[in-house]
Amino acid sequence: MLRTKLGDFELDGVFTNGSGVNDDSLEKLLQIANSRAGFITTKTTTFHPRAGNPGPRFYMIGNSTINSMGLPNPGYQKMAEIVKELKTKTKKPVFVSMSGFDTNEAEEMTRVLSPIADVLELNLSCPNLKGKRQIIYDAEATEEVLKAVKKNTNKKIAVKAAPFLDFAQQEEFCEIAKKNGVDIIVAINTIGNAMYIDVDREMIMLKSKWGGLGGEAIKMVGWGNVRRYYEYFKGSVPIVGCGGIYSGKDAFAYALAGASAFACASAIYNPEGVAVFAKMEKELEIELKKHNYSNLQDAIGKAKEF
Ligand code: RRO
Repeated sequence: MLRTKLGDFELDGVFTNGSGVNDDSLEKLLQIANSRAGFITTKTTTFHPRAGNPGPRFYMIGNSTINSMGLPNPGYQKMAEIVKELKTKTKKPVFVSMSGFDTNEAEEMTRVLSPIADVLELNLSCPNLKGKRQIIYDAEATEEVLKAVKKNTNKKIAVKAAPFLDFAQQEEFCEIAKKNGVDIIVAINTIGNAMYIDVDREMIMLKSKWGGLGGEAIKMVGWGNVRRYYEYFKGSVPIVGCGGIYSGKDAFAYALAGASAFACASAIYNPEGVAVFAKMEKELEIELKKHNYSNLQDAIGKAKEF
């Protein structure tokens, strides 16, 4: 059994579900609670309930995914009720993922969700909101949201970060995160602006045409982004690695890059479902032993350099 730490949180289990494409019901969150996940992450919630984009809106292609879900969720008030109920049934920390479309929404959602969340996770990186920029790619907007949230909570805050394909842009975000007291970084979200074309049918397979690419296809961008956070913050800001984690070996690579815990979104859509956490934990234990680490902590950030 593996344990880890994310700041003050001592976790029994090193995986979480990540803010997946549909972790928005009590039933689904309870499945995570009853698995070997060390903490639980809700589907990102918004001020108003949303049906999301029309389908088809999710595909698994090999070990990669594409989605254009469009943030379907029951809205923050219903999500608050779900999390309250969830917390009567589990002791695992709950990361409540939220996305306000303006500062007023962010402030109000923070006031309501903060008392019941262990960590407020700000999703600044949904790639599927038509006509809306991903907040994290806009430094001013990012700072504005962080200030609005910080002012209304005494809980730890995490940011779900988009993949940065430009290192200077990532470092600009790091500066803002440092200045505004971001406690945990979850990286990376899907890579937006992707498309899936079925050549035989000559067809764009998502109804919304573009979507977020996840899973195996983005793993190396995930490693690169995690490593840059690790180096920038010199290990002082814990990182949850996310993007293409299907095995203990994948998680081990994220640990070597600098991650202290691991979020899986795509992996739990395989037939084995949440049992994948126990399987990956065993594999990670084997991997750690094989490389002579007596615990996960000792492996974090240890990727050697040429
Ligand atoms: O619901 C979505 O379309 C979605 C979200 Br909120 C997100 O953060 N990442 C993603 O790939 N899809």
